[in-house]
Amino acid sequence: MSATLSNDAAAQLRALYAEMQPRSLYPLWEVLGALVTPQPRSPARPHRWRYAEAREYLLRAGDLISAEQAERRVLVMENPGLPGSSSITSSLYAGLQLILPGEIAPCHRHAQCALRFVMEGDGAFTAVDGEKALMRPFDLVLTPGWQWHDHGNTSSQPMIWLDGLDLPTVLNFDASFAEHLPASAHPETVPPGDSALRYGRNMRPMRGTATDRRSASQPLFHYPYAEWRESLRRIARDGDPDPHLGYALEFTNPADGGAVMPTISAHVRLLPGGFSSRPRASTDGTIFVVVEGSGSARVDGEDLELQPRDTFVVPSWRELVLRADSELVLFGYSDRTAQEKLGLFRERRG
Ligand code: GTQ
Repeated sequence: MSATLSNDAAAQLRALYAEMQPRSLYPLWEVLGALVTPQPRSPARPHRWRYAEAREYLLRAGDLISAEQAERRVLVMENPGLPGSSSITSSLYAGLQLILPGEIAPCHRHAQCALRFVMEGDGAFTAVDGEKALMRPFDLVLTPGWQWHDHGNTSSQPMIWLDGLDLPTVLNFDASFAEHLPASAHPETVPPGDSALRYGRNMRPMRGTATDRRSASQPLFHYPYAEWRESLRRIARDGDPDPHLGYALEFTNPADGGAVMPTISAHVRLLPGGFSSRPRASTDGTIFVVVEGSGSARVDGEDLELQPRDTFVVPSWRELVLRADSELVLFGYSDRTAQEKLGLFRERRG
């Protein structure tokens, strides 16, 4: 409230507030400035999680609680500016999940959309509606909303991946539903790789045939590192990088050419050694994983030094400058697609 009031009016207003409060009525003019800000003012903070540190704690948890007991054995990467929220940005969640050899994380489904980005290990699986994706380092695997999913590790090494979910978004809408399958694993419905054959080659099963099995809205759920890395490598060989993003490719849903899931966009980018990005800010707070290389992320003038497998977060509307000391490859996800659908997304390129 900016206008100045007489002492008398101010005292009468305070009396009015006190009378209204028991009836759950409040004066907008006291809070309007905080509700309708001229620009985003995210309480989230820029932050980096060192992979080696988090991994130690995760393996210690692995000695103490099984994946089955925990249902999901995950360390939440909570934004230090959002304490108690289990959120890494105001709309998204990130965690590091461990599955040890022989373990199963039991089958469930929920309204929330999830992605997995593999940090280490080779050959554990996520099964989505009974189709296994065999996971290798830096593969992207999706579990779109309301699809059954279980995870298992039949390999001989621990498997760790980053979970990215829209938990805070779904909580915000009060729209969470979840169910457990009575069995811990979904029966195998088709061999691994089946959906990639049917939907991953710019083709799809003829409509109305029994082979059109997967969800029509998002039929693909495995985006292997070997494929996306090769694309980045080849496009970086000739042509110039985008001055703000480097060489950048977004993962898409073949059903509509849009983002991978309704609430989450995901992309990868490559910055050549010695490259410094032009400053850029966007309304989609973004979570990044360092896949290869080293460098730094300067967020509103604060430097985060980057090593392989580190995770870092750049909140909404903070200015980001990326510097690649050696060829830097990043994976990133955000709520950009949700904001675009709502007419909210903006970016500023400096
Ligand atoms: O694998 O389904 O990190 O439901 C958090 C919630 C993972 C999962 C998380 C979940 C999952």
